[in-house]
Amino acid sequence: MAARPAAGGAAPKVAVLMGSDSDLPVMKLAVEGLKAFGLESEVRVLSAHRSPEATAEFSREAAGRGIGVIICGAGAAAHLAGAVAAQTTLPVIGVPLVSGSLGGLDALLATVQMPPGVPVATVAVGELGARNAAVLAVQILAGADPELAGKLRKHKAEMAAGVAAKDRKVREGLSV
Ligand code: RP5
Repeated sequence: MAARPAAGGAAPKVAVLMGSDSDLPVMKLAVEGLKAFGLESEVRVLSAHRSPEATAEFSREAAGRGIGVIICGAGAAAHLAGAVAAQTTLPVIGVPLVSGSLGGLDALLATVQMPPGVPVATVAVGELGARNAAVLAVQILAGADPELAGKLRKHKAEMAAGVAAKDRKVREGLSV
């Protein structure tokens, strides 16, 4: 399936995949994180186990359609990121999600423990990971995009200013 053109007409450079629609509330954070840097994404539900053929087809065709980074969120026996990485030379970011009774540890291990030669850049479990997946995707693309690199520098400066403001507030609170 062809990538849906973004608002500006350009095809999305990032794909955000998830194993089930039940993953959407968390994976939306990755989509929103990308939007904060001006990036639209191609969002798909694809499952390593339930729709393996569609997952493989998407993965094989992504680079040819202009996708530069693929973010994959999945819970439980979370093999989506690995299954995608097996079919593409694009960088793949894995977001382990909480599903079922093991609190995401199952998904973390399934996502991170890839064999040598087929890496998945695994971020934190759940919401933290979804947010960081977006920033990491931007960092990967920024290597060839000075405008994105500038947005990342601004992002870092804003974080530092936010911490400085909290530092002042805490110290002022302690001195009264
Ligand atoms: C995984 O199984 C999905 O990524 C999801 O986190 C989990 C449960 O899926 P559903 O049963 O909600 O479809 O493959």
